[in-house]
Amino acid sequence: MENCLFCKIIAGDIPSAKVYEDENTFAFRDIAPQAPTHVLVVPKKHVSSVAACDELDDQTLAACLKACKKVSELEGLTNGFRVVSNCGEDGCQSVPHLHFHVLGGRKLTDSMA
Ligand code: DGP
Repeated sequence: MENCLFCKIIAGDIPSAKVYEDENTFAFRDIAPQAPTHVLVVPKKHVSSVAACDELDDQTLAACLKACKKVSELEGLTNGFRVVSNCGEDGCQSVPHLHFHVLGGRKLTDSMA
């Protein structure tokens, strides 16, 4: 999608530190990491957020979660990790392309909100 930051990253028009890629997903390091591992998993097809996930085919949606698991393995997060997807204004989403934060590498805080 034109003018979407993450679409430009997926296309390689904006550089990123790629961690994983498959047919349906792309994963790269967050520019402002909040944990030793902080990777963003995105579907290659543009949808704005979880609120629009019914615009994605089920295979791609499932591929996003499987990519999160793959990233956890590649990053050696054997002691656990967290997957977060911020949605909309109250969810503090800042980039309107569906993405899953994969966070780990240390004991994370109890707080979810
Ligand atoms: P969210 O606030 O949930 O929409 O998360 C968006 C994340 O995207 C945020 O943690 C910072 C990250 N981010 C923003 N711009 C860039 C960028 O140009 N490159 C990379 N790698 N990450 C970015």
